[in-house]
Amino acid sequence: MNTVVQIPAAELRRKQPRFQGMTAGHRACLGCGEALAARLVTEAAGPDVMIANATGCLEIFTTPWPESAWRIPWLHSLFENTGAIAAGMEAAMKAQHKSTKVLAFGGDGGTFDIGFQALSGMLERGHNVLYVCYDNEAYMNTGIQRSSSTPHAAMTTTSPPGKERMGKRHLKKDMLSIVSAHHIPYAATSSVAYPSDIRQKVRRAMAIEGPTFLQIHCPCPLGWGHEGDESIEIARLAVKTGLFPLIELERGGLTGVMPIRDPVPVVEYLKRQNRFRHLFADDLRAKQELEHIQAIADHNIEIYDLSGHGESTYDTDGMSIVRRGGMRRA
Ligand SMILES: Cc1ncc(C[n+]2csc(CCOP(=O)(O)OP(=O)(O)O)c2C)c(N)n1
Ligand code: SF4
Repeated sequence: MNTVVQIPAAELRRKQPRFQGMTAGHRACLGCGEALAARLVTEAAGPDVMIANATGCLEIFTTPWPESAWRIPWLHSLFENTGAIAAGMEAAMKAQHKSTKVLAFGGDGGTFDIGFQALSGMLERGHNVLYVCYDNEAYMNTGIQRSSSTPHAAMTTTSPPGKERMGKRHLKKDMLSIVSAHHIPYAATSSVAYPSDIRQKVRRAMAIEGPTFLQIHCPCPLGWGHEGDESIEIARLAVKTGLFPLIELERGGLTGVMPIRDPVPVVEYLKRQNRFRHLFADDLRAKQELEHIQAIADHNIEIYDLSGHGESTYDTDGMSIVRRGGMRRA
């Protein structure tokens, strides 16, 4: 018989985060990566913030009128203008001599595609805003259309596999490099599979005066085609294969990576998701696409030096302390 371990209430409270900007009771799907990521981001950012949130799943499932899951000032912006709205909010805070930090939230469709112009302007003008992109790799809220963040060969409703092509024809846009080319002080990627990495990067960005950017990989069980309870494992596989490297860039230069201890073959990640199902068909094109995707992962591992070196204090197994130069410390 299993013994139930009782944790004293006081200890439990100590272990609980002190502040939750987004509460339970929202209407996200079971296992939604965005819901978890937004909770972690707002926990780490603390109460003295306000948010401009682009249209998309996060905006919709947290604010079914007349209810709201937010405990912080929150504004629904359009797809197109989230960067501009956040810049205006920041200017208003500055004019009132307030230190409240402005956060901007958008999905990959709202960030990589439709809101990109306003985001670029906000970064270029140097507004003191932390922009968080919840990257679930498609326009999920309107029924899974491909975005420029959708990975190569993935199936969406607008990139169906067939005679002409094996899912999405184009590559995932390298948003972090584009954002960093604005010479901003800090830009990073993170993943819901690594909550402490998200918290650490949010705190780092919050401490910087100026524009900062965080792209968080967020599985979407509905759009990716997996069970809700698999989200974290699948997000972790994206990092451990090298397909979604966790990196930090300061003023355009690479300053931190989370090393991968033992890279996992990409098929282990792809085979868990229905959006890549066609790549496992008995078809020469499928085999070639699998090789192509493995080459993308290998390229990431090489260019970001992900196998054993890096500034992160832990690797993808969360085990050892690894410093640039490859020295492992117990
Ligand atoms: C200019 C404009 N085009 C299209 C829409 C319709 N629309 C609402 S939500 C959405 C999908 C959002 O995708 P994304 O930004 O990736 O966020 P997700 O829902 O995946 O979190 C779309 C296309 C809109 N609201 N405004
Ligand atoms: S469709 Fe995807 S992103 Fe939207 S709430 Fe459901 S799991 Fe989350």
